[in-house]
Amino acid sequence: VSAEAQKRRAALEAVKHVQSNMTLGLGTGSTARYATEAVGEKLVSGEVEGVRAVATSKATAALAEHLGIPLTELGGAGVDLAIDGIDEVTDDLEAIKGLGGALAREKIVEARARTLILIGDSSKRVRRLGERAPVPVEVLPFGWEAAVSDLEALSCRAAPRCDESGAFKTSDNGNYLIDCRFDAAFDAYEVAAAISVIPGVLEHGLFLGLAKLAYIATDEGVVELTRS
Ligand code: A5P
Repeated sequence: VSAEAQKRRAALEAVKHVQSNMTLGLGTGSTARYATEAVGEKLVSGEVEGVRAVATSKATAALAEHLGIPLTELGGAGVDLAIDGIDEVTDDLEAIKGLGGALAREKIVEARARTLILIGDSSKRVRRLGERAPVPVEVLPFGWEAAVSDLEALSCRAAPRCDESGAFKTSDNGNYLIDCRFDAAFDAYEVAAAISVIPGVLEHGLFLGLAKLAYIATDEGVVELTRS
């Protein structure tokens, strides 16, 4: 089964949790896209009604609009259900997100979801965070080099994400994305707390203690991971 087919299967499993009149958080990336498309189909078919959604990126907002999913702001009440992809997830449902650059808006919405469901293909399941993916950190352009120095003091290799021409990539919020590679195992909660207090850091891609459920597709079927 191709990775794309796996992503779609995981997404379809998560979308079974969507009910009428829910406010949804729509994730960003190639896996979340399948979930957003499936939500659109459920609305068109009439299987659910009254659903509204908060998009976690400009790209997802454009997709939702195209599919006819009514968009709303993130109000004080948060969202009922958020569904999003991951870059890495452990069996304890700790995750790294943000290689698509949308980590700040994703964190803002998904930390306020009554239920967060993570979805991915089998390549996303890891034994420890940082095994394959860097921890992305969104920093304000002003004084960014000082933030990089502070990040490197946490025993990682930190570098701004660049496009093919070598220009710094920016988030939807106009900030830089610093990818932090940890060569050895690290305490994710300690690192998350340390990153959060670096001046100029807007948000980081460690999504800890947030997800209730993950659906990881394998060749044999979709594995459900739950928080113990
Ligand atoms: C977006 O910023 C990310 O958090 C994505 O959710 C994550 O990178 C997964 O993307 P794919 O589903 O495209 O791998």
